[in-house]
Amino acid sequence: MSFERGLHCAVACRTVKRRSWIALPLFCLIGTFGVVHHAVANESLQIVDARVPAADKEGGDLPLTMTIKNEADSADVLLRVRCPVANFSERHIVDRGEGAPAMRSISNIPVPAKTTLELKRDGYHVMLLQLRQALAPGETFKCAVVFQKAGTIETEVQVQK
Ligand SMILES: [Cu+2]
Repeated sequence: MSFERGLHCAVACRTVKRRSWIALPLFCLIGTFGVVHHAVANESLQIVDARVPAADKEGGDLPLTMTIKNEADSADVLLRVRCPVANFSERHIVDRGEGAPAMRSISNIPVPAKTTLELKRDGYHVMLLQLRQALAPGETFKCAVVFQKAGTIETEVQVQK
């Protein structure tokens, strides 16, 4: 993450044509350190086992599941998820009434303090909408998961059979 950011900065430093050779590198240095500091702050909240089922064509929707470990003393909230393989994403919950279980869109997913929360198809999960590509088993892609307190956490998602 910080390496990527550094790379961006290095490119930016080279392409910007102006005389202030000190100002931009200094800005980049601060930017890189900012990311490192951010990563340290995120250690109390971790994402593991992020996965989606395979998809043989683009255009469809897929449930994205993961395990969120919140070791912090305070509750957090999953606000949104951005994945390059889908145009949109929603937070979903599954309602069980008298009829068949049905998914419903919700504004966010609560993550209680000191809890491991398992997102799954028949409970809280993230729905990727309008897939931009087919996804074969074994492939991986990265998504940014945004929390209210922990900030943005990038996680690798595994495509399953
Ligand atoms: Cu759903």
